[in-house]
Amino acid sequence: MPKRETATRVYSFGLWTVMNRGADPFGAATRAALDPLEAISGLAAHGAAAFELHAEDLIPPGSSTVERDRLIAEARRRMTDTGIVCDACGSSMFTEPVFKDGGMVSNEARVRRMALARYEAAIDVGHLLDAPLFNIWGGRDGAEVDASRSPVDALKRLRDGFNELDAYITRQRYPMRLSIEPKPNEPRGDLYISTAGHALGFIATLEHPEHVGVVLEFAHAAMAGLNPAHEVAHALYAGKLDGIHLNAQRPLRFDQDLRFGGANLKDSFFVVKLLEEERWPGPRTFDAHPYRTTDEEGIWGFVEGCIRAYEILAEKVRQFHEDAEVQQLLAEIKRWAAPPQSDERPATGPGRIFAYERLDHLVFEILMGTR
Ligand code: XLS
Ligand code: MG
Repeated sequence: MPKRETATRVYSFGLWTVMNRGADPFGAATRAALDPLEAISGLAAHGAAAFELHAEDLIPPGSSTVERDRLIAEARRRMTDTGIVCDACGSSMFTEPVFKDGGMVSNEARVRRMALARYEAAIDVGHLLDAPLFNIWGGRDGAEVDASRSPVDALKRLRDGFNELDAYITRQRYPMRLSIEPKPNEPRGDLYISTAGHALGFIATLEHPEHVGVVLEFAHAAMAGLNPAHEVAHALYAGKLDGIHLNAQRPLRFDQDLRFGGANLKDSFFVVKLLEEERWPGPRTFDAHPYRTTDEEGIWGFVEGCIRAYEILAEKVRQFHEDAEVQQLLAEIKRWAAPPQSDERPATGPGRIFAYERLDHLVFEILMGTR
């Protein structure tokens, strides 16, 4: 397949994706930890032009300021040497026991304070790496015990927290946007901001909704049983798609974070089709984990596999646009969308013109490579 348009499309990976050690809730790590600086250089060497990180991926919690500055300087050196840029930063505070009942929504005021301080420190790190976006996936901002807290109070706490972080960014004069990454569940039984709709509705209640967007993840939409392309469409429609996390996820399972292309062929095609047709300018970011059975060397094959899957699907989108029969069917559909010239009533019985059956089959043939 010809390698087209790769120069204009930026591929990005979370540093945590290649640093993932293959642990799962039932089993310990199966591979050695990759050094974050090696992760930056390795990603650049294997086709990524950008990376995203949790500040803690680079700077272990508890590091001194001197150590923090050394690691940032070292990361910047790798960035200059390879040309890779940092497109978003966040915080992985969700891993830490103190935030077990949430960061911004915790019932303990002191913990909520700590969470904001932690986010602000991570925002500083993002700024020092020139990240234009601070993305918050509040992995612990949810509940198993609904008796413990009113969900309305949780949303008010989240509102106050986001307003405070936004004010911090403005005060510091950082050229940085904030974003929310929704997810329906995991690790909490239920997370408060679950889908694109939840995030968009919530953002509208903030002091400066114009400073805040969403990052949508394919698997999170799939976990909620939603159509990922429709989720992405809502954010695009609202002018609020600040990032996309691509991966794969089989239904009715735990958060699998499979390699992009590892499942959901048709849904993946329609997400790629939407991003390409809308000429969405942001990085195509992969947030997936190499299989637990993958060794250290296999990680780079995983990286190349994600990128290749996107390129192949983008090529399939191009083929869809250039297929004469597909275009003829689409033209027919369009004709019926034109304002009616007479008061003739739409026919309802058999023989109606919409050839969706054929159109859908043509998508299948294009994806199978039989056309
Ligand atoms: C987890 C999330 C997480 C965010 C970054 O499910 O996808 O990896 O993208 O904190
Ligand atoms: Mg994600």
